[in-house]
Amino acid sequence: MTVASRLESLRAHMQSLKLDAIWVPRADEFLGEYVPIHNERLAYLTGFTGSAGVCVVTMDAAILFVDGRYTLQAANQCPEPLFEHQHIIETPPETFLRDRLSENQVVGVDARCLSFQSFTRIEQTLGENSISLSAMAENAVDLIWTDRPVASVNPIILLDEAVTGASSVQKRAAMAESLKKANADAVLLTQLDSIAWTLNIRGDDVPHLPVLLAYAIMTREGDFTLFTDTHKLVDGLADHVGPGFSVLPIDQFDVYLKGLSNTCARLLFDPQTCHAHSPLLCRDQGIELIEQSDPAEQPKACKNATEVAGIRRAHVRDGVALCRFLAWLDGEVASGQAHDEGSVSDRLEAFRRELPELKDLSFSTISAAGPNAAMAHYSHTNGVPSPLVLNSVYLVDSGGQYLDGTTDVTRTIAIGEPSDHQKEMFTRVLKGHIALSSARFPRGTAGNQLDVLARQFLWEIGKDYDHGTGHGVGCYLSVHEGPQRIGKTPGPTAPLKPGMVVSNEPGYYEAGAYGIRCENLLVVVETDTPMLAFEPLTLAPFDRRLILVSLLSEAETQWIDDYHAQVREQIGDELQGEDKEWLQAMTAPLAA
Ligand SMILES: [Mn+2]
Repeated sequence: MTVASRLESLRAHMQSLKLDAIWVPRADEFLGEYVPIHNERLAYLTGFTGSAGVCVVTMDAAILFVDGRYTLQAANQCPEPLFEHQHIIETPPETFLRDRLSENQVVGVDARCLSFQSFTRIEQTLGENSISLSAMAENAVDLIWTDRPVASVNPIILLDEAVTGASSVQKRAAMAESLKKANADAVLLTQLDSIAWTLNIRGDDVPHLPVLLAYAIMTREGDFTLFTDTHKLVDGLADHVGPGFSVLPIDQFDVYLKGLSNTCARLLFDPQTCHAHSPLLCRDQGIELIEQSDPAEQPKACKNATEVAGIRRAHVRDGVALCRFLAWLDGEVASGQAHDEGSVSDRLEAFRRELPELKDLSFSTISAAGPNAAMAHYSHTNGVPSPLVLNSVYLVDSGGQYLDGTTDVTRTIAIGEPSDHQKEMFTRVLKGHIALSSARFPRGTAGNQLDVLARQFLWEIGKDYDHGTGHGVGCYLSVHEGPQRIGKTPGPTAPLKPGMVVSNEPGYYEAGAYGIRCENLLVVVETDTPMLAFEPLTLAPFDRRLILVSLLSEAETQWIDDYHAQVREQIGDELQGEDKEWLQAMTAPLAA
């Protein structure tokens, strides 16, 4: 079937469902960053493979809405006149439809693939012109998708308490307390990482995110019902999770919710992360909805001592693989070997894959040479990988998923002899990284209060970077985890608490020329004063060939030397021969 005939089939369903438009988002019913292949509905319908976008299909048009990252890609993959194109920020699909459609017309959507919050907002905007938003009983794309790939049935992985540091019974008891405080009878959990964390299990259903596709209901007593494909169940699961645990097939979830009002009068859910379908269904049964953040979010974010120890082990391992790669890359450049973004990225992955503990990469590696590194979401797999050219900088942002932790690290590497300007900008970015890493702050401080520390040396000369400074990271879970973040966004953001893991990744980008980023993961720790502080988790040297020592204060030089000494201490013994010599040279004191 061609894309044109897919659109025609969808329109046939629109006609029989008496809809004037159908809204197809990229997200699936679990609303995660990564979508398993059998749920890539937007790509199936339109051919557009970007990570964010919406297609609105009317009887006479198909309008694709994407953000600035994907304007070119969308135009190439979805040519006119079959498609119209709109910028999703400048012209949101709901305002577009409000103005394009007429009164009393109806827009159909699968309410499983929109957050409750988005559904409410779209409904409101369309309502301004008396247009209604209708939740379709079935996903219209699924109805036309004849050769849809089957979902994975990989078995559930049971995580030992030696890794998690707390039993599911303990975690559920703590979450039950927050339900009681909110006077809720039960919570609806749809965040896949929350479900996996609560039960001390992992799965292999989503690329880069070790979770299983599931929904869950937990009562205020901590009793937990998991809805998933029962083919994934393994022996020992019930004992592993402990008392008060049951499993039902995921296709019985709606039936279960229809009977839920017998035992639940007040249901808590997170309107930002939960899809609209299930809470709406519950509201139709007379259940009162309580909108509150996911009760697993805070305890999941604050890693316990066992988890932090595991995350540190994962970083030692990951640091060894990264250093072997960096040593190899320097050797290849020195001997004049030709390489491109793809060949070096593959080599880095191969070094990580030599580790028996590696389960997956934690995201698709960003391997960017020269001007490509100035594009925030560059992927060498979207076109022809560019060659590494002499006398430039190369940026590599990558990470691994290990049973005991998740890593995410960016290093900017000198290829030959970069310009003095590039060295100055690298040094300014690094100074910001050091300032944030060295911060001491009182309890209650949120990431947006610290963000300026990382940007100050760029602001000083009228420069900045157009992305956040840091995001939370899970423990063998999502590489992007809330609620904490470090960024410019004003207003209340989540306070940084002991045990939270955040990235520290300031950068600098010159369009058409080059890009720089220095990223370590940090863990929030208590100090012997009332202040909190960060400790670096990532173990890999910063490229000393890019550092202008004259721009560093004595304290900054000391910070680098101390950090490099720590890298040497922790991973030096794991490296051999030339790799070890490379590490010694790269981590030698700057002052010397
Ligand atoms: Mn990151």
